[in-house]
Amino acid sequence: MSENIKSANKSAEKIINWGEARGIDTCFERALKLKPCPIGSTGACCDNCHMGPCRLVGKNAEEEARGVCGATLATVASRNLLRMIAAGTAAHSDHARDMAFTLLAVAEGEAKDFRITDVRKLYRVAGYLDIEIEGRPVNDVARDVALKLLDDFSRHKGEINYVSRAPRKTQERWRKWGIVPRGVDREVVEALHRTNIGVDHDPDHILTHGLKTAIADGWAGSMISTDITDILFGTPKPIQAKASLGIFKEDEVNLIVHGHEPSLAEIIVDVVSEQEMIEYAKSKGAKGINLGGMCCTANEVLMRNGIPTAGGFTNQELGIMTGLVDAISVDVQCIMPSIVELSNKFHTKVITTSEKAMIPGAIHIEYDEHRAKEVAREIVKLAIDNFPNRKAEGSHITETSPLVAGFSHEYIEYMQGGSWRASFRPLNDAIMAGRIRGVVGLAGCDNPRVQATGIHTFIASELIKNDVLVVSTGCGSAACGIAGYLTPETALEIAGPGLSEVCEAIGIPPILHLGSCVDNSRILTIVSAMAAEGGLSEEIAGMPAVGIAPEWMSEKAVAIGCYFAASGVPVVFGGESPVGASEEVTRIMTEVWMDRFMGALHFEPDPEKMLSLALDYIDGARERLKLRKYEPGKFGGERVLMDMAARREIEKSAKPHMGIY
Ligand code: SF4
Ligand code: MSK
Repeated sequence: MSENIKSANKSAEKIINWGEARGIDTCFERALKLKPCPIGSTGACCDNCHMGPCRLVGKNAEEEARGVCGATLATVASRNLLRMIAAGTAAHSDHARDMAFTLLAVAEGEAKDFRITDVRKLYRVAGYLDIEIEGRPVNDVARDVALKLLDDFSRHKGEINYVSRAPRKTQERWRKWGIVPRGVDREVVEALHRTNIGVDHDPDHILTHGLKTAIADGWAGSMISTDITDILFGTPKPIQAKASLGIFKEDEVNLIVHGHEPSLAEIIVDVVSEQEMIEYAKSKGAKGINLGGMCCTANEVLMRNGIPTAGGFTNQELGIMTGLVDAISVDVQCIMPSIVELSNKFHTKVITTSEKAMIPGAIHIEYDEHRAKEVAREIVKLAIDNFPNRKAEGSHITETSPLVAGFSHEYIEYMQGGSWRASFRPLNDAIMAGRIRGVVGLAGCDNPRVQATGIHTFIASELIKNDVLVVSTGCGSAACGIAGYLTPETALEIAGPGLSEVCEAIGIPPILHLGSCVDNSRILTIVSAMAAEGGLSEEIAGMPAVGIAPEWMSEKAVAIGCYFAASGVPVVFGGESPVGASEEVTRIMTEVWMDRFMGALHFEPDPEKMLSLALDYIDGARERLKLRKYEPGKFGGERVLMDMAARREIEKSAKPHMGIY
């Protein structure tokens, strides 16, 4: 990777250079000008009280440095990490809470613009929650589902509902170490309480609560959000679309939906096809209305409606710099406030829509699910009215990449056997035979502090070359899509022989786009289903599976990494460790978590080392499971001999949980 290239995406790089030549600042220049604080970035700074901030630095900081209150470096670093996990969990889960309230409003007939699209998924979720469905009106079931899931946020005692969806052995590990969450809000509040001055000072104890909080994110907040979004808007299935900053059209009104929440965006998808709106756009000189997405709201409407994506986090300013965006409607999370100032240099209108998120200088049109269409029409009209104000100025891009997205876990199950024989058997068999070496969840943000999207695409291409099936989410998916890796044809050219054979047989790309950041919960469901299917590990721990977030930047990514680690998946993050100052905290996240949960959280800035760490974990898991030794192109290669006891173990583990995921 060339050092002076800021984005691996050629269109992005072209716009960055165009802006630089005109003195237009983006996150790329700001990242160069603003070096990270070397103390805070490694977790050695505490500002939890006003006796500080205390910087725990020096030669023997781990042993000798103390804050004014006497806190050690390990205490400070672990508290910092717990606060990141809590913030990430809060973000995903507050999004999920709003989804649950929307489902409740729909069930009670108060949100007339929505309907329950996927009744089958509603019944499946009702099944997880022991809610009766026989002979009951759909809306009654939906109300009970919404109320029961809302309990997961406010419960003080007991266990979150979806713990039962994890393999039994995974649950046992969690109970043994006391990390089954009670309720999302309780764990997040307790995280803030524990990290307050003078409360919890034991790094291991602090980080154990970090895992409990993270499980509340993955197995409650995020999973609830995924389920309800599927119920309301449909469970995704493969769909073709386009990706890149070239999706904007010169002769149409271009409107972007950006952020994370799908509800308003889904209604905007409907409204832009209304004849009245199209006629209105024509009356302003446009040929039509072109809707595009950005970040995870993009992933939501891409997965279900094929709306094209302009890319991930680092593309948001660049989209405006095309000069073609008439309006950008933002909800919550990962929205750079800089887009408002930047939009003043062009003609773009920035519209904030969440009651939780405003940006000075933006137009605020507040979303309310009770009058969703009215709000959506106001936003679309505003974009149309702004079309005649376009200036010639802008860095226009025309190239786009085709992609296939929409791989829900339900579809992955279906594609392996059709309606009647849907299962994870073929995937497990392919892993056992060595055709597929293992599975990697490639997630997380793109980041201007590295060559944006370049590490994602490097890791993704190397993994598939090595016969590793990649399931991707969030901005990592956008990076792969723009690079052209999300088509069966393009990616099969670079996939290894075993993976290529499997993908060709099923007709899928070797990188499966699973959705948005909250849809990392789909990966938990997939690995649980693989455990239930039998022949590999009977719990999530020990699977030849790894999580990688090569360019992460958001606290949400830390929460995701920790719920994977707690569930038994080793995780490799790119970049320097946010707690790297403390060897003790690093040891807990790697060795201690590996002993207890067979998961770990590593931080590794070197992409080659990230890759080899992941492959080592996969090969180590294969060896422990006594699977065929992976050798490229040799699927019937040397088989690791198994004794009778090992065989019996595998047979015993076959399908212990079928039908519950
Ligand atoms: Fe310093 Fe302790 Fe206050 Fe943190 S809590 S700022 S280490 S005095
Ligand atoms: S949007 S959290 S930059 S993946 Fe989900 Fe992308 Fe990271 Fe936001």
